[in-house]
Amino acid sequence: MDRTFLMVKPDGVQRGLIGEVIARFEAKGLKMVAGKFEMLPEERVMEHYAEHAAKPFFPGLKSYIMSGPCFLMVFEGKDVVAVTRKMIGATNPAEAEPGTIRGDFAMEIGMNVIHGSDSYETAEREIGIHFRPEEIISYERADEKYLYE
Ligand code: DAT
Ligand code: MG
Repeated sequence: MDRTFLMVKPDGVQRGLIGEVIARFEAKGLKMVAGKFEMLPEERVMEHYAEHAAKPFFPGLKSYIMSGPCFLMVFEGKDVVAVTRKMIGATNPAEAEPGTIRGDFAMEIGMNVIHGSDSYETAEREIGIHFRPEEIISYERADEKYLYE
């Protein structure tokens, strides 16, 4: 089954949005197969955001992402990367559609509540950075026969 890496960022945690974010993915029919609450260590932030390390916004991004605990997750489901990116909305919350997480819950690009992998290649890489294989649990959700034809 397709997998992605999702993370409620420090603003989402501080604003009490962990449950709201998880509820949206759960209600959609996506399955959480791993989850943990932690402060991201600097090495993992550097690895996770390697593609942005040279950009002018990186110092701000790094201090924001390390400013408080995050909630890290792996979700499974059909087309999970495309589905979750759509549910998350545009990177800049000012441009994100209503009904999306960023469109409904955030104001500015520097604090946009949630991270989601943008491809299966990225997802595999990010899952590998943040989770050990034994932290990911495969199981059947009771409602799967009413979610998939
Ligand atoms: P996304 O999180 O939608 O995948 P991204 O990978 O391009 O977006 O950027 C990662 C994060 O970096 C993004 O969630 C917020 C921050 N960011 C991106 N572009 C930025 C910019 N121009 N100014 C400030 N922060 C930015
Ligand atoms: Mg990205």
